[in-house]
Amino acid sequence: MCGIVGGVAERSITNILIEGLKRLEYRGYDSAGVALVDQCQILRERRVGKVANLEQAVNESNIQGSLGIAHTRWATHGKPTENNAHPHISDTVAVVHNGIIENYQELKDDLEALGYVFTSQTDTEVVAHLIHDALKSTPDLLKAVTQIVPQLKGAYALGIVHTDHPNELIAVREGSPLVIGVGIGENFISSDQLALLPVTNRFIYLEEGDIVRLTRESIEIFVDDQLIDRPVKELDATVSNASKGEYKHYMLKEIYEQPEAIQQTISQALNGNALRDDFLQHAEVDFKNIQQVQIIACGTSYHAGMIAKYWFEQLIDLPCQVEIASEFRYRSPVIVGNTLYVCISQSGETADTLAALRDTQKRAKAKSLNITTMTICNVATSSMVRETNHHLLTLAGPEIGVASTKAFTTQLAALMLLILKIGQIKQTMPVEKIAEITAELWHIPKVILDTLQNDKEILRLSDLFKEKQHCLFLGRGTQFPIALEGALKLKEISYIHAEGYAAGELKHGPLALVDHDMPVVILAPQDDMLDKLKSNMEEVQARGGELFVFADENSGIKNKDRQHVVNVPTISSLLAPIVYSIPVQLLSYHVAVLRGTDVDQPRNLAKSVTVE
Ligand code: HGA
Repeated sequence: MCGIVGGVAERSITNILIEGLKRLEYRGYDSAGVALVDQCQILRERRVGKVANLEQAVNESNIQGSLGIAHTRWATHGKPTENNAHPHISDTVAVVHNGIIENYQELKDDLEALGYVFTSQTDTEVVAHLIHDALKSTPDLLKAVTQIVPQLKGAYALGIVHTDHPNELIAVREGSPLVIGVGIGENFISSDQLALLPVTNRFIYLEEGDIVRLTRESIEIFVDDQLIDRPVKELDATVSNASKGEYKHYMLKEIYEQPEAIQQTISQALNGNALRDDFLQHAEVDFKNIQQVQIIACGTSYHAGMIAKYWFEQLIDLPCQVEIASEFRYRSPVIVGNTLYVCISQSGETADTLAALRDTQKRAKAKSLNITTMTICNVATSSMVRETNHHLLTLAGPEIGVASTKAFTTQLAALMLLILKIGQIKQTMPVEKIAEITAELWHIPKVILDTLQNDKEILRLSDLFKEKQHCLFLGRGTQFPIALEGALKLKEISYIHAEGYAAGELKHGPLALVDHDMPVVILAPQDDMLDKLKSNMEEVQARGGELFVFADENSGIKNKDRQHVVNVPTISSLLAPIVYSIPVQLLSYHVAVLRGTDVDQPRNLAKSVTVE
């Protein structure tokens, strides 16, 4: 997964940039590059593969400069080649970019009409040319960048340098992380503070929409052209890769990391709006033969599996069962040949899931049945990865908070990628449908980002939960597992008793619980069942219940007495469960903080459940 490092100093920063890239290697990447400005020239080296390859090239060419940008790339648009590696140059301008420019094709067409020649297949190159073009009407680099940013759709962090501005580094944050490292007579940027720890422990955490001009002596941050102040935070020298950074808790940090985490997870499988040829290539023969799917998981991962069941059956007509591992392993399940057994686990070490996997393999062997096993998890070196035929990693980065957040939403993204792959191989999903869903997947990080804008509103509503003893979550279709997940989150970190129900089950029991005191949380995306869900809301209100509704902005559901509505950006009903995970996570988080619990390490719970 890609990373940015950049700096402006008195001394040469070549080695600082290379060291910074090495410290970002844990994120995963396919190529790396660096550009330095020296005597009105851009000196650039790029290499496919490891940062060590780049380092060797830089040592050989001995490029030096006191202003520069560097990058590790995980290709999203265009193959991992040297030409596609960043930085990208337009004559006098060099750019590094994390993220995706969704409208790059139309920008590219316009720029080509103006005579710009593209040397890469990336979406990023348009940014370099756009800035170059804007500089024809102003000599001010910051102004040129500010002028072109509104044209860019998508999620991005940018680092920009220019040959005629040897003491100026411009940075932009919109949907991909970026932090400023504050030095003495020198300043830096990076997508992760970890990269800059050798040069500083003082950081400014940028916010969405920030545009920054760094010089050796100054840091100016602009929002809507207005200069603003952001605090400088000092980090403990012992800070590690898994630091909380600017956040009060790991859980909150991890909630906010979801746009990036999902982008990384889908980037490994997608090239533009198609699946990469090498994505799960070795599984193709096995996938061709499978007749059904059995998902085995625990806790939050089980909820991800429940959603995947809807997707498998609806999208590619493949029967899918989901079961809690601790039940599956002890109930003598019938193992059926030509079945794909999918284990889902954040750590890849969850004891019950691992035991269920081993048991399944033993039973299949005893009966000489041909089955395929697969792991979806966040740890490449885990036991499950080693012991299954195939695996698909969620590239969420370390998840420290016990309550799973980014591991869950990246599991959902990974499961959708798996379904696309199986649909492609078994020819049960048309190419156009694959393209439609991949386009939607690329859009998800931005929608999550917009959904996170509701944080303050959810904090305000959380106050109404803090004295409660019980809570009900309701949803239909793929929102039913989100209701279960919301209830699980709330109970595990706030210790409020919570239940998740399929809204259609309301009359079959839980309606008896509804009274003045019990909040009822409703998940209401724009889908075929919205009207039925609205009837369920009426049933709750008629019994004096108080509703907290996370609703599609076009659902027509409005605030009224004892009905509090948080608008969620419109998203296809297919991918809505990924997006609706965000408000339930934020709600649980804020309620727990207000109740003063140990959010990251709730009582009695552990992160990686390696015991039964
Ligand atoms: N879209 C750019 C940057 C890739 C990225 O952010 N990867 O995680 C590219 O494909 O070069």
